Amino acid sequence: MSTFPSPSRRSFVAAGLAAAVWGLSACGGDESTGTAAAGDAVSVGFSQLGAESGWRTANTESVKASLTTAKGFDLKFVDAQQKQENQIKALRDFIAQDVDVIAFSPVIETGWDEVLQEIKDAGIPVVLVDRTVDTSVEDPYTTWIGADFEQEGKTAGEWVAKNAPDAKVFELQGTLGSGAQVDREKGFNAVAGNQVVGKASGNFTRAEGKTAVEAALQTYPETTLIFTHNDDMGLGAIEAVEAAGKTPGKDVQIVSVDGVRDGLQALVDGKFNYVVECNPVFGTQLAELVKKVAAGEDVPEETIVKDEAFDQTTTQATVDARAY
Ligand code: GZL
Repeated sequence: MSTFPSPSRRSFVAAGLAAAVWGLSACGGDESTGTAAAGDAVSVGFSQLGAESGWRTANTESVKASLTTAKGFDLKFVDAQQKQENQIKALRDFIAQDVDVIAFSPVIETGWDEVLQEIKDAGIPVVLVDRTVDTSVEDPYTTWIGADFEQEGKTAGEWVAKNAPDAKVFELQGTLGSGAQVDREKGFNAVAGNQVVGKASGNFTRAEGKTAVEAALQTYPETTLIFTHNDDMGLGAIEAVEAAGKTPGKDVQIVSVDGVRDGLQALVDGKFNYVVECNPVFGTQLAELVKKVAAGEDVPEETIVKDEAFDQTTTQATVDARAY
């Protein structure tokens, strides 16, 4: 099994050979390979993993705003409600519809070998979006666009090690086995793992994050800081901490990832202490990649979406101006 993209591989490598193959078949359009003739709308099957968080909602809005009919796309968008079986069904439907390009954000890293091979056998190029895959299929996709999850975890860990070196940390993890969970855990624990007293998953949702933290405060009463893999679970954590009669941001500090408006509002309100951004608004870049892949043009093997970080000096004006 190989994880794609491999965390160490951050080069922008043009997929020359793949482009050469697509170039030959894309010029006049070729039904058998699903490539689009110049001038036709590019048909794109997009399997979105769900609507579990503010981040995902913003990402979906960005994708739909960029892959429009007016911009030359025929977008077939399917929401999987965070169920892998729904994504696999959608991917197979896209094969049956012989779309020009398939794009998807895999809910977890594994379990895609069969359908990725079917897509490859159908000659339909894949653009991997946001999450990563761990598969034995050779060259499973043409290009990937997303954030550096391991760096996000590392940035959060560095803040904790520097600003709360004696904190007892509970790690509130995203969907277990998802690329975001695996790599944020890896990055954080590389720099602050010695401070972690316990871990549990809140599946990237506010409700499950609250439930996980209610249990954690019973199991690990010494907890003084929560590192949450996304803002939504962190907002649930705030509710649990307050229900326990403690003050979030003070008795129990909270370090989060995403940087959606509600997360930055919690920062301004003093209930979050630090937020590492994971920017979901990359629909324009995705649209450009999809057009190039459909036309058989060179594309970078991966595109890393820029992130920044926010501390409690963040102003209300910054929050109000937030695009998502
Ligand atoms: C990160 C994305 C994660 C977000 C969560 O790129 O996959 O999934 O951090 C979302 O909010 O659920």
